[in-house]
Amino acid sequence: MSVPVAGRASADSGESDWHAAWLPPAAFRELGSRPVLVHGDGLLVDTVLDEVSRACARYGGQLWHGPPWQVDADLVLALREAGPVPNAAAEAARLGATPAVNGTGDGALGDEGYLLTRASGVTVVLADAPAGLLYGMFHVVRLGAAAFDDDLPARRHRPALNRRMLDHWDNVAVHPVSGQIERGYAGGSLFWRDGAARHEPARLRDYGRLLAACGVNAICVNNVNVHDTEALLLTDRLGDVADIAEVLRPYGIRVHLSVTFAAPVVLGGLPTADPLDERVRAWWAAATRRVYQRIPDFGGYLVKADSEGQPGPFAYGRDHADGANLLAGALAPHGGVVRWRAFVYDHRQDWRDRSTDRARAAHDHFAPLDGQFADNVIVQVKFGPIDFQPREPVSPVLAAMPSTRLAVEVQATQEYTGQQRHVCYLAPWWSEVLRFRPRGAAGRTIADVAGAGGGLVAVANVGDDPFWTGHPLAQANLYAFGRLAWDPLLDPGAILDEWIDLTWLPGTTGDPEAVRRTMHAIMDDSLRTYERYTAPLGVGFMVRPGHHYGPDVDGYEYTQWGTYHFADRDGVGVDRTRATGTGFTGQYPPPWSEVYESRERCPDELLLFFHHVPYRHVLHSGRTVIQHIYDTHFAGVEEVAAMRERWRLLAGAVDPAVHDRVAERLDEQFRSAVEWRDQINTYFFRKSGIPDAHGRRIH
Ligand code: GCW
Repeated sequence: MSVPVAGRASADSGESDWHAAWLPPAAFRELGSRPVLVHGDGLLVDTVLDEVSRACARYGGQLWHGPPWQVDADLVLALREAGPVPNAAAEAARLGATPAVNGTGDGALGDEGYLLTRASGVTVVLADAPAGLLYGMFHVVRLGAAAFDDDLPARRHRPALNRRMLDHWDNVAVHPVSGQIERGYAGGSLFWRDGAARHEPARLRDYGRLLAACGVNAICVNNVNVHDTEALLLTDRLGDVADIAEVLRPYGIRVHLSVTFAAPVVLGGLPTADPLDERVRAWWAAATRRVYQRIPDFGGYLVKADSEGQPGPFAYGRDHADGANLLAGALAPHGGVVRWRAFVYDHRQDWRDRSTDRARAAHDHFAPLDGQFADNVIVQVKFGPIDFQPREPVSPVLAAMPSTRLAVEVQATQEYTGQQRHVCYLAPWWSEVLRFRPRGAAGRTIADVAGAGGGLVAVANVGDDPFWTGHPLAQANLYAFGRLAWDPLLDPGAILDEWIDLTWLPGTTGDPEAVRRTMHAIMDDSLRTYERYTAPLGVGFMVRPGHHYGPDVDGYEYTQWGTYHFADRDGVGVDRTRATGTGFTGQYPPPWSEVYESRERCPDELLLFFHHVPYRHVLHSGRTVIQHIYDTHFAGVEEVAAMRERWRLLAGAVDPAVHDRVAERLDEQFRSAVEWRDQINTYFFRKSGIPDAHGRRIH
């Protein structure tokens, strides 16, 4: 069967050369075919008006804005403070008379919240601030026809996390090693090209719209590794940042900047960047004042200091609190925050030195500083102690700094999860991390920690690729990130359904139910499939050095980066116990300090992260470690073969351009999975000399 191509981004012109991602025009059909009333004013209300009027023009609905009205609306979107609305049911809700609104509490909706209800045949979205109205409108779009069901429950919606941010690792100038985007797998940057700003507001606006629709409200526009050209964004090139902020502001997105700690020296000509030097303080205060003159709602700075060669306070004998508080002082008068990354470790390690453990580093550096950071400092912590691996324990830093605002950082860009050539739906992993309770069943979750502090951050996975994320299915990670940051308790499968509904619409998709089934079958468990054919049992890495794609079991084993597996003829894994190893397990509070310390209690999937064990060690699963390695690697490849076959059957049911792109990537995923399987299985077969119990072919 043949189907029309999924909607293009600039629906009206049809001329843009990028795909619509979620929210093609048809996603607005239900809303756009009704009488809609919008009440209130403000920049973000104008965005709502713009969205609704375009939808109504397309689908025959009608839009009213402000009195006088002659309307019997199906949908009312109103700011409560804007005054009475001409519909009895909506007005009753506005006055707080709607009965039994679940979770309304004191009725506060906050800066971004909204009340969604249905009364007397009218769907009503009420907000106290324009951003709430925008998010409420996107909720109505998400629900489609269900938004107009009479049994729609009345509910107040507020984000669990106030800060929901994407960090772009985009470079302004193409870097000789990391390129236009460090760890970017989706083409060029949306913001920068070859040393200059792109100034392409149409695509940027579409990006802002996609982000607002899933709940993201902050971005950082440049790489945390700040090179010479990028350093100038703070000063000479500030206008480029202001232009981006201008385009994204109508979608409620605040712009942040990565800055170099050495800025007073490299930009200001001072002899020092010592955080306790008065001249340095004055320089930062003046530079920051100029930023706010240009961008009044500027979010703040992001800093990678004393990490992987970036400058920091250590050069002056100061610590990270001194460094962060310096910038916090400059930002505080303007309401900005400094996001100070905890990704600090010795990247010049000697593999012969067993006492240094990269996993320990963030906690060693930061936990002692708890309570010393200014109020507007957010310490931004990678979710795991090493580096965005497909399996790691949750970072103990997240349990160790109760008096500090913490943000949790995840990686949407698939550096270690197949680089957007492999299908890898990351939401189940993020969800697991967010639900983890570092102090055991009675303690707070990681989502609570993020909610009380600096929120959730993902390294972005988008670029100027027509499908935004290179692999069209990787869009789901971007979407899911925003939704989990809004509500960390959402079910990843349900989020995937939302993304499917908003992306693969009936009318542009043949056999929507087959599409849905296939997407779930391919994506639900795809991260664990990836884990099965790559590094086993939490040991991590084993990727090719530098670009990190494909297998190289010993690629990092004798380097200075601190990511070792210590495989020999007898066993494999890193002893991080207190009893005989690096003592990393002692950075956890109970119960995990005990669970991880114990070889018997440690969860199978993390065994080699915490313990060095013989190949014949028996897992909880009943299999030996070596047999587990063989079995999972054979299974992982079979799963990829099945994914590929499932996708093949969708030919004709989805946009051919999308189908081809995904098919081509699945071919590469299959090739790569076979390569992983064979290298890992052969490596461990040769090391251990133990044959596969099932006699399968190992080279
Ligand atoms: O994962 C590592 C990446 C680096 C990155 C670094 C970081 C931006 O390999 O490319 O640098 O993490 O998070 O700072």
